[in-house]
Amino acid sequence: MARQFFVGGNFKMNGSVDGIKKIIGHLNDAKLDPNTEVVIAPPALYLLLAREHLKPGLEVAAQNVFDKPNGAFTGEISVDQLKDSNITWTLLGHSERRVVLQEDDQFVASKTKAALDGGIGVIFCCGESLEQRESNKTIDVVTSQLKAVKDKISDWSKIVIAYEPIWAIGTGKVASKEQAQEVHAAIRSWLKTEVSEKAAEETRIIYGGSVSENNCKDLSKQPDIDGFLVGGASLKPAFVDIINSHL
Ligand code: G2H
Repeated sequence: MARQFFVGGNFKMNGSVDGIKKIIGHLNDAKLDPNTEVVIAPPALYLLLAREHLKPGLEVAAQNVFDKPNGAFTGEISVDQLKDSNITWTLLGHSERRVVLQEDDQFVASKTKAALDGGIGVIFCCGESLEQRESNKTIDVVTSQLKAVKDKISDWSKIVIAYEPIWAIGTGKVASKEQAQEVHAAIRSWLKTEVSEKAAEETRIIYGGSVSENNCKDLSKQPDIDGFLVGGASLKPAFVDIINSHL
């Protein structure tokens, strides 16, 4: 079965009420590839606004979720609260959270389990630093981030894996199609040996890191690239071109 192309927009800590309404209005009016699954991830404060204005069929993701049920956890958002607000996806493990907020593999895996157990889809981010790439540790880093998840979950049907090399994030320095394809293929082969043939065949592996309207076409043609997680360009009209890159 062919994997459905998947494009996520990670707004990060950007946007305002007016700005987010404008981006959503543009998406609602655009002609989007009907075969591509589209999910946008605004900051938590604007999740409900996004869900209210975005047309049905396009989904909204949180940028993070906590691994405990409702209770005394100041500043956090629960899986139940996302579900209650019709937010069907969450990003987890983005390198900005791993690096800036010191989230380790275990914590990210625990949040992944909580989200999946509660029925929320997870866009699970993984990727290496420049130093790790230069010392040939890329595949080890990515597979150990994935192994922490594998140790906690068994059903991979609601995970999209986003490979995001840290050196390519927000730098304008996109991975070449060969570099990205090589890591995506290694992730798929890891899924085959460590999880199942089914998970290897069906799990979407998307690329993130300086994706733009200029580089998305070539990347989208790679056999193991099933879509994109887009940061900066998801705030611009060019996001529509990226959504439609697989046409
Ligand atoms: C990587 C990506 C989106 P950008 O973080 O997750 O951001 O496209 O700005 O590099």
